[in-house]
Amino acid sequence: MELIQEISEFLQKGRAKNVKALVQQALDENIDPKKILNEGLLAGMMIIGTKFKNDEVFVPEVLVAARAMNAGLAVLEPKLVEVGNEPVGKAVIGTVQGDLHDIGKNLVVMMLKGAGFEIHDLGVDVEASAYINKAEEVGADVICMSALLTTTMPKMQECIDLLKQKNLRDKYIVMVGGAPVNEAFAEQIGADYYTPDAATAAETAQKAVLERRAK
Ligand code: B1M
Repeated sequence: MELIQEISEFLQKGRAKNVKALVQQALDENIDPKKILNEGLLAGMMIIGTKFKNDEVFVPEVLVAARAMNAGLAVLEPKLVEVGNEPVGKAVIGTVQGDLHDIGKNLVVMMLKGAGFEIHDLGVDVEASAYINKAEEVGADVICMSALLTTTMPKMQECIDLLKQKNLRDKYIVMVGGAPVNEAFAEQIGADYYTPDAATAAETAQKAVLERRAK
């Protein structure tokens, strides 16, 4: 079986150690890290996602697959993160309150690091006020919120409303993303940017900070 295919298969079985070892082997064989990510790790996760939706697998299986995914990502991170010369800015990031999905958020973290951002990752289940407190504490440029559940998306609005209440809305670039989020929702809640994937999030954040500095 092709190595990339094996990575996907072991991820679906939740075999973190095998995934870790195979991702390392793929890197040693000079396979493009983006290919390992997209065709190995993400492809495996997509299959699990579809099976989950169709009730063919359940939360425990998804959880171990997610652990395997994160184990693979950790090996891949140094290769995906091609750090720029100058720190571009500071970003506070987290998955919103009530939401424990962190794989997409972790990818955004990696890409932002690669784009030269200093990252303050609050993890998952992050309260609206926690983003703001951290942003104030570290002097952030960008606040990034991720949500994977339709039920937790309103927490993004809560953070933006709180920023407004504190007269801090214009101080930060607010970015939102995650599978159920879209452009219309971002506009509706008053976020500055919605981006569909981690690479675009990093590009957009970089551009937005540089534009703001140039003003
Ligand atoms: Co959950 N889950 N889950 N789950 N889970 C989904 C999201 C779901 C769509 C599955 C389904 O039913 N088809 C569904 C949500 C339905 C909905 O709300 N519409 C769902 C559900 C229902 C649940 C539970 C409620 C299940 C239950 O308990 N009965 C429960 C909720 C727990 C909670 O959060 N409170 C739950 C639990 C879990 C696990 C813990 C088992 C596990 C998460 C483990 C972890 O993350 N460490 C899990 C997983 C893995 C999934 C699926 C299968 C995969 C998600 C994923 O990691 N995708 C997911 C099904 C699916 O998405 N197909 C599903 C890969 C990841 C790279 O993509 O996160 O979208 P994504 O990130 C993308 C972009 O969205 C973007 O960049 C990434 C790509 O580059 N992006 C951003 C993300 N954040 C961004 C921020 C940005 C910009 C871009 O700017 C700031």
